[in-house]
Formats: sequence, structure tokens, C-alpha cells
Amino acid sequence: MMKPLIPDTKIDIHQILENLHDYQPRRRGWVWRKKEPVTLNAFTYEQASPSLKRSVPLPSARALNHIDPQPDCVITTEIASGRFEDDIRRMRMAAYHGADHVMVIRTAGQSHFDGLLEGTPQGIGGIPITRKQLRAQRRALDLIEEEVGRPINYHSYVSGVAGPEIAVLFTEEGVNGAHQDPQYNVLYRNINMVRSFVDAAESKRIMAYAEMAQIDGAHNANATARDAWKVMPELLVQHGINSVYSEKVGIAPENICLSTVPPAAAPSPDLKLNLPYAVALREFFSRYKMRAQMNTKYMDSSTREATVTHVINLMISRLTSVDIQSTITPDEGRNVPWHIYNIEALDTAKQALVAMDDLLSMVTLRTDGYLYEKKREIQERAVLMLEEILEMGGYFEAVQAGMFVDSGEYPARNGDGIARNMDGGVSADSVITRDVDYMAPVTAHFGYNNVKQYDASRVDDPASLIGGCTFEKPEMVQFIDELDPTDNVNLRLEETEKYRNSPFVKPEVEWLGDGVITMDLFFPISEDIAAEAAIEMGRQMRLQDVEVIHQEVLHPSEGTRIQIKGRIDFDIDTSTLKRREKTNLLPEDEILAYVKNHPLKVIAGTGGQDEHSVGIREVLDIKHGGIEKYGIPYTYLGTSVPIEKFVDAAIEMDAQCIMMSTIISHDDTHYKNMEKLHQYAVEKGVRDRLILIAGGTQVTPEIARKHQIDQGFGRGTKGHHIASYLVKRLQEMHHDQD
Ligand code: Z97
Repeated sequence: MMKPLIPDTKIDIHQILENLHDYQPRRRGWVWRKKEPVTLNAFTYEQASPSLKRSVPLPSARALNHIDPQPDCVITTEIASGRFEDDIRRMRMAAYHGADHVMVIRTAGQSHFDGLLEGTPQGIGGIPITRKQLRAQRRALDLIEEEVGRPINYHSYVSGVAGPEIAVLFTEEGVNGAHQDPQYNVLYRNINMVRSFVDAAESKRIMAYAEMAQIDGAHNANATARDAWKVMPELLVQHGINSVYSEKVGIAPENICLSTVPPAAAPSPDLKLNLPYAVALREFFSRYKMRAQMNTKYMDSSTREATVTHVINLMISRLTSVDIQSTITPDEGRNVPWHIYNIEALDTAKQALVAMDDLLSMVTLRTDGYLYEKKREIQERAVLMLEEILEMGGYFEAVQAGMFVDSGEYPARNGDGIARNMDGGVSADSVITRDVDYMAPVTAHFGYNNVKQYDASRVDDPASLIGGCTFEKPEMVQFIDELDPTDNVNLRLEETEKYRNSPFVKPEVEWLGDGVITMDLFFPISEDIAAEAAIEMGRQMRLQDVEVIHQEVLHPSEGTRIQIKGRIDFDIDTSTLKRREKTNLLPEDEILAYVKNHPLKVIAGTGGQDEHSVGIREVLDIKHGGIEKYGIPYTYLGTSVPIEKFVDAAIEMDAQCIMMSTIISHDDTHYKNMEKLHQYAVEKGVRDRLILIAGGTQVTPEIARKHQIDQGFGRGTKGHHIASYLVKRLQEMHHDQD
């Protein structure tokens, strides 16, 4: 048994890998979020799911008692940096930000592998899937889901000529969802169509047995077509073909997910194209689930632009429906699968979905006019296309004739579709008819199996003929550990050991100790030379492998924005650093309640010869959250207040606190003033009942306390810090009196 994860302790990758050959996943099957209204902080969310046990709320939750409402739909994150051991840490961060669907994407192109690999080879921006990686990640996710208190779905792809083997592997290793669509193999990987559909039947039957959610591949037409918005009718056809095929093979409709991608994005009139399309799709396919994803075609290297498109897509999700919300955002566009972008995109989805909670209780989609007509037009074009396919003799003939991914809007055709030959492609002629006495004693097998001839009582459970197969008996699974002595996880862990549970640290974008940093630069010059200037700048800052990852023209001659990345080759020993004093602030409600029951007064001003009053006024006034906001009245004596006057005023007004602002001056006046304030209060016999505070940009708590002042507040101080300190101090003083 592994110990549960605890928030302030890192996940131990060594422990995840220990005795992996014995590990068995805890469950199979996909889990949807529990949908129920949730009330938090006096707000009720209708499209919500129960809160997490542990999570990181959105930044502005700070002003809302740190609530972290969770939307009703599953939220996806795609993680595959090429090092599965580092991805595990990212999965944990993602779960804290609301991800409950972790997809391992493989830009390496699994379809190019004819069979399964073993071990943990390191890919570049993607990895061929292997048993060891799956098992280690599922094991980690089993711990992470317990830590956050919500099941996490693990997902990858069932494609290529090894598709059925991958489906078996996924079932054995507790993978909960997969992309499976024979049209993907045919169109994008040029795998023979007969083979692809036969493999799909076998794969889908296995996925049905394991109750995996299935995502189709229609979105690839969006990304490939020259004019993506023209492909809308065809998308409906592709969704239809895969969904019906899947259902006929045995996948439950509630596990069939359409990969819906808005065909357009601004600067095209996004909603005028995407909204009718979204409505058309949901009307036709109401039996199935919607997996909403962004269109990678429109993702460039601008994270800002990608985020806006994402938010508009999220609005369509709320205006129509969504069951799984993808969050691929900027990393696919730039091909930089970095920690921060997974987390940013997850937060974008959470924020936008929560913000648009129950939107349809306030606005209605019109059932007439443009929206209706456009939706109807898309649907009619799709039906016509399907009819023509039937007339041609079916899907295979239609693909052969180049009907798919043509850049014309059906029925218009440009003759540039992806045409595949029925007898051609990878693994052509590899499908053979099963012999009359064919029999495979395995569970979840598609088609003719002839078990009856051997034992009629085993027809529904052929594997029982051999005492069960790996699906029922996980102990029968063969686990093969690392085979490659130069490319394996143990070597990689050794190389980075210095940064595991040690005080040494390097900045990181995707792999422990990668030392990569990014930088945003503006140059007042034109684009043609700005990139070179940025690279040279990076070099002079001693960055290695400097690359431009984004550039944007602000004006053809006045300026260019450049983002670069580069690597540093030094680390920092955190044990030599001085920790900042931690301020544990009292919650605002608690401060307000205390002040209401224990009215207090404050005398404030800048002391001695000091005319700088902006800082102190900021922490006094309500406007920017000064102490006034917490119900604490103050008397402001102005600038250059004589020290005695502070104390005299406090006595006269019966105040409990003096706030003196001071700049640090060359002749130590500020220290003398602090001591003088203390001394005068002692002389007047009121020091015990007065709280003395000194503040200023260069004041520190240590300086203030050294000079007889109760507390000092420096740069960055807000009213909340002071109010919280005052209340705590008053509580202590009252306690002392009791
Ligand atoms: C997504 N962001 O979430 P291979 N089968 C289907 C696919 O769509 C894909 C593969 C297999 C995207 C992820 C695009 N999808 C990337 C239906 C890929 C991948 O690695 O080429 O064997 O398969 O959909």
C-alpha cells in the first residue's frame, strides 16, 4: 500500500515505480462528474459539481473567502512532455486546478508503430504509449484522485494498425477513455480502410467491455481543411459514421463522445458560424455526449489570442451544452507543452464556465431567423452528403472518390479532398476471413468466434475455456521492465536526483531541472531585426539555446514584442535564503466583526520632517482597501507631525493606535523618531495601552521592533495587513487583562 499524498509533500516518483510489476489499477471505466447545484459563500451555482477536498482556487477568490466552485462538466488537460515521470507532477498540479480528465497525447504518432513498445522511451513532445508509463501514471492518478477527492479519468488513443492491442493494453491498465475512429486511420494515417474498420470493431468492443468513454476524430478535418468553416456539413457526416458504428459494436451511447470543434474563430465572425453549427450538431446527436475542444488551426503563438478564442468557445459550450471541456489552448499552437499553460488553460475553463453558470436561464437561443436558417442549412447539406455517399455505394467508395476533407462547402467540391484507395494504404490485404473452426478464447471479442463448437456453455464467456484471460485475471499480465539501457526512467531520475527533495532548485518549464526560462521583451524597432536583437540579448544574459517563441508587431517601425526562451545552467541553494516573515492575515469577516464589537480609533500622520504622505493615505483610505474598509476610523494629523503631537492626540481622542509614516533618512532621524515616539508615550504613562506602528517603503518589522515600536510595515503593505495586525494585537491585550 502506498501512503496517501499530503499537500505539503512532493509525490515520490521512486515510490510510484517501486514494485510496479505488482500494481493493479483500482477501477475501470469512465466517471462523469456528479452534477448538482452547489451553494458557496451565499452564491448558488446550478451547473456545478461537488467541491474538491483540496484545490487551488482562482486568484480573485481571495476576495470571496477562497471559494472554488467546480463546473458540472469533466475538464480535460493534455499532458505529454516526453518524460512521463515529470508529467506525473504536472497531473497533480492540474488536478488541483480542476482537471479530471488527463489525456496523454502523442505527437510522436502512435499510428506509425506497428505494435506495442515496452519500457519508457523518451519522446519529443509526445511519447509512444507503453505499459510501464501507463501503469506508473495510473498509479499516481489513483493517489491524486484520492487527494483531491474526485475520480480522474486517464485517456489516450486507440489508433494505428496496433489499435486492438492498444485497446487490450488500456483495458488491462485501467485507462478510462480513448480516441477511436477508423476514419482517422484512413484519412490521416493512410491505413487501409478495410483493415481500419475491422480493427475498429475489435477495439470498440474491447472499449465497450472496459466502459471507456470514446472520443471520435472529426476535429481533425477542422484542423486539416483549408477553409475549416466549409467543412461543417462533412463534420456531421463523420460524427454520424463513427457514432453509429460504435453503438452497433456495443459502446453505450452515454460513452460515445463527439469531438466537436468550432470550425471558425475571430477575426471571422466566430459566433455567426460556430453557434449555428453547435446547435445543428447537438440537435442531430442528442443521444451522445459532446467533447468540446478548440480548433488548433487558429492557434498561433499568442497566448492572449488563444485564450480569448478559448473563452468564446466556452461561451458556446454554455449556450449549447458540453460534457467534456478540453483546454488545449496555447501549447498546441506553439508546441510548448509546459506546466504553466496546462494550468492557465484549466483556470480559463473553470473561470469562464463558472462565470456563465446557468446562462440559459437568462438568455434564449432563437428558433427563428438567422440562427435557425443557418443551422438548418448545415444539417441539410450534411444529409445531402450522406445521401450521395449511399448512392456512390458507401463510405469506402466515397473516400476513394475524395469526398472527405475537400475545401469546398458541400455540395460544392474543389477536388482537393483526401482520396484513399480501397485496396491501398498501410496493411492493405491484411484482413482475412476467419476459418470455419476459428475460435479465440478471449473476453470482449468482436464477430465470429465459434465457441459453441467447443463448449456451448461458454458462448458468453469464451475466456473461461482457458481459466480466464488478462481482463479477469490481471496477474496473467506480463510486465516487461526497461529494455533500453540508455533510454529509461532510472537513468533520467539519476540525472535529476540533485533536484529531488533537496534545497537546490532551478526554474522549470516541463522537466525537473530543465532550467528553462521565458522572457517578454519590447524593442522600439521593426520586426525584421527585433528577433535577432532578442536572441543576442538572451545570449548576453548568458542564456543557452535562446529561441524566439513569439513575436508581434506593435507598429511597423515603432516597435515589436518578442518572447524568448533560454536555459540557465546554474541552480540556487534555497537553504541559504532567508525566509520572509509569513503574515497570517485574519479573514476580512473576522476583522469586521471584531471591530464592530470593539470600536477602536487610530491616530495617523507622517512624522518629523517627512512630507511623503501618499503611502500612509493608501493604507488609511477605503478606496484601495485601507483600514477604513474594516470599520476602523482614523484621525489624520497631516504631514511633518511633531512626535509629541501623535501621543497628545491619542490621549485626547482616546485612541488605541498610532500609525506614524516615515522615510529612511541619512542621519537616522527615523530611528530617533521611532524611539522618541515610544519614549514620549512612556513619559505620558500611556505606552501600555497604545499600539505604536511605523510604516514606510524602507521600514521593516525588524527595524521597527529594534527601535521600541510594536510593529513595522514596509513596501507592499495593504490596509488588510494593518487591520489584521491591530485586531490580533488588541485580542492579545484584552486577553492579558482578563
Ligand atoms: C485531441 N488535441 O484532443 P496517433 N485517433 C484520433 C485522433 O484524433 C488522434 C489520434 C488518434 C487533440 C489531440 C489530435 N488527435 C491530438 C481520433 C489525434 C492520435 O498518435 O496518430 O496514432 O493518434 O483530440
